[in-house]
Amino acid sequence: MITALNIRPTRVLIVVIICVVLFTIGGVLRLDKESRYSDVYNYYLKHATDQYQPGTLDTYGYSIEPQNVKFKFINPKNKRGTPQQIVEQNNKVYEELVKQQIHEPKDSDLSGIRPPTESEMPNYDRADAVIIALVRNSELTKIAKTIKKFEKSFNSKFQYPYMFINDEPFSERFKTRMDKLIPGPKEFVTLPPELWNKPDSIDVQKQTKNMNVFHELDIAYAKKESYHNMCRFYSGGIFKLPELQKYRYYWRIEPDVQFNTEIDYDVFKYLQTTGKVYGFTVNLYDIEKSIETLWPETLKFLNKGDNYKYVDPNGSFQWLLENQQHPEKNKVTGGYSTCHFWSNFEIADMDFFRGEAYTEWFNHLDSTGNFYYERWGDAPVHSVGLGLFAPKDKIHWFRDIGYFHDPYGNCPNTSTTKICTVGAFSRWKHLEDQNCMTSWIQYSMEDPSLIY
Ligand SMILES: Nc1nc2c(ncn2[C@@H]2O[C@H](COP(=O)(O)OP(=O)(O)O)[C@@H](O)[C@H]2O)c(=O)[nH]1
Ligand SMILES: *[C@@H]1O[C@H](CO)[C@@H](O)[C@H](O)[C@H]1NC(C)=O
Ligand SMILES: *[C@@H]1O[C@H](CO)[C@@H](O)[C@H](O)[C@H]1NC(C)=O
Ligand SMILES: [Mg+2]
Repeated sequence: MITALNIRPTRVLIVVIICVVLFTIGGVLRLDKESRYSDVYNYYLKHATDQYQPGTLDTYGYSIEPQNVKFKFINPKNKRGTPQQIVEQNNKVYEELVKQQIHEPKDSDLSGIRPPTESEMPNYDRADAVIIALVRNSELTKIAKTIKKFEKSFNSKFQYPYMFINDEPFSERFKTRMDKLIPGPKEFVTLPPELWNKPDSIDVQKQTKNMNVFHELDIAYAKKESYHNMCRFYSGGIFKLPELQKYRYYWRIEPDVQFNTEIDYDVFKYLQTTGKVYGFTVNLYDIEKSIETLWPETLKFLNKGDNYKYVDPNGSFQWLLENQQHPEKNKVTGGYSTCHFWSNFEIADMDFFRGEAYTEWFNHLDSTGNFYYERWGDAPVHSVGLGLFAPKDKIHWFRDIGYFHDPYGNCPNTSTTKICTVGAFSRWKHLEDQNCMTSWIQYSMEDPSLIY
């Protein structure tokens, strides 16, 4: 009190002036910072996000700024242990969850999307959807096996159309057999060469040299050009297929797979009403060498121009970056866990894959030629795209669909599960370490009790 009374007016004035100056400088700096980040702010305002703050790399594991897009694994669950211990911990979490009895999704009202009765069937108002299978004539027996199971489990109840796709014309034998198996509509499509064949820009010498290197490394299908064509086609070309333009959703099936549960609601309408863009059943690691530059090329793309804007702040980043179960993989891939949705089963909204983010990114990937110089699979490509450009709550694990493609599957505890062993990820114990599901469950999945 006494000292305050002693303050002379000139000192007060000086203090006030200093305050005003500091305040002004602070304001200018703040404005400067705001304008630096303004388009970032606008982007996130537009997307109504409440999470993003500049400089969140260490806290949240991502930084999304113009020409400064970075991701970092932050070990959100604070897990500790050797890779082997992590495998064991993760498998425990997975098995515990999958062995719990589950029913149907409860984040959507299924009563309006039940199978039509026989008399309603002719007028059933289907979603804008199709069942697709890329398949060779020589795989007739195997695709027939798939279709029998698929019809029993799902499609006889809804009769969605099929589209069979091939790089060669389908044989009469193939078509006749499908006619006998499938009561509903079907289409047989021969691919235009420009959607299947390798582009002229591929350096054949480099391709041959790399194929041999990959073959020496024992990478499956390394020397099979058609396999590379298939992966590139499923990664991007398929979304441009003229015959598919009339559809929005597809369910992809493959020769020789099993469906082990009864599906009694229209999964396409489920996706549509929930706004989800992708559904999967199996989630696993990949051969790191086959996608050595996929992640670095992706970061290169994201850091070009204003491409940062494509990244969804609610993406599945930690799942993409997990590095505890197979740290050796992240070292080869420059950070990508190699976790991916197994694309031999997918139920997808093509609007996502036809959208600007995915399309621009795919075009960049394609321009590298690495679908041929490496052996990029369509599964990791779809998955990295989804992990970056779709919010994680729009990606759905169809826990209730029993599915098996040798040697992995999804075998839930439902009242209709048949043949598979509940909770088993693989029919081989030694392949358990290939399971990525726990990363998904812990880092990306919605609260499981809300969905099933
Ligand atoms: N028409 C056609 N389909 C192919 C070709 N290569 C692979 N496919 C299909 O692409 C899908 C994936 O191939 P697949 O051999 O099952 O590969 P994997 O599951 O990775 O071992 C399957 O539906 C195959 O029928 C091909 O050269 N021509
Ligand atoms: C991101 O996810 C959180 C939690 O699920 C949610 O509250 C938020 O609204 C989401 N943001 C966007 C942009 O969807
Ligand atoms: C499936 O769930 C039921 C009910 O919770 C449980 O009793 C049963 O043991 C589970 N089955 C398996 C194989 O875990
Ligand atoms: Mg297959």
